[in-house]
Amino acid sequence: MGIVNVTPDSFSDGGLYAEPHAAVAHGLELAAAGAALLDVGGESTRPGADPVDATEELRRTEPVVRGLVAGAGVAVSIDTTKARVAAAALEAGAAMVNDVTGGTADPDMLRVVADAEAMLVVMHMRGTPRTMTTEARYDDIVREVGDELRARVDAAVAAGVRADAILADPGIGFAKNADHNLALLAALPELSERVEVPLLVGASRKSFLGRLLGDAPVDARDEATLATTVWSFVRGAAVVRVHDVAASSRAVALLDALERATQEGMAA
Ligand code: PMM
Repeated sequence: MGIVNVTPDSFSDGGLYAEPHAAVAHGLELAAAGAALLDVGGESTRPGADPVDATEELRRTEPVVRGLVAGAGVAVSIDTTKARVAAAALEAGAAMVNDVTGGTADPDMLRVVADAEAMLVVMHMRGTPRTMTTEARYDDIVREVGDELRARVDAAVAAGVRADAILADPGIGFAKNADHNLALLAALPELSERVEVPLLVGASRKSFLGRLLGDAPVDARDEATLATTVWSFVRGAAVVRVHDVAASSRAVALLDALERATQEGMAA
């Protein structure tokens, strides 16, 4: 999943693709580089970010969703917590809604996804981007995140979203400190068993990677991101959400070749 942020203030690429034509061009590049999904977002979720109203979010995202649906040849996802924005993107041809609140921020969200028979990503977070850094307290992070995600999956299914159209995401960096993020990445197979739907992992360029590398700035985190891509796929994730699609997709080509060689080795 390639990230297309149409925002002035996202932590890694804020302002780079704030104009629709630049965002569409960027999305087309990511598709050409191997993305199977493009995730269009119009509101930054970085810690402390200011909320954006639905009208502004729609203004930012709708033309980009339309442009990518028309030209990218891959499925388009809308990264939003607002049912109105999700509905407009689905109407414009998006196939998936990626909600960082797991459908909890807007009471209409799950119904909108169900009515459109769209795919849904439920991400784990506590609090809001403004408050989440104070909510990073867990006794057993893997069990708690797993149970809370499972509850979000159940709520989505109860609202009419098809179980086989749902992905769950541990929400790396959302109400989690660096140790929590590492614990979740280390426990992907256990998490997968707990939530019983395919996992999506979004670790791309996040601050815990910078911290592990001795305060590396955002533009020096792509190798570490790639390590999380390889790790996540080897540990059973179905999708990774990344900024640098070209590197991830080259690594995935090699992982696929190694997987085939492993199968053939077992068959011989
Ligand atoms: N991270 C960001 C935004 N949306 N959605 C999902 N499902 N998972 C994530 O980890 C995630 C997300 C953080 O902001 P960015 O768009 O600048 O990477």
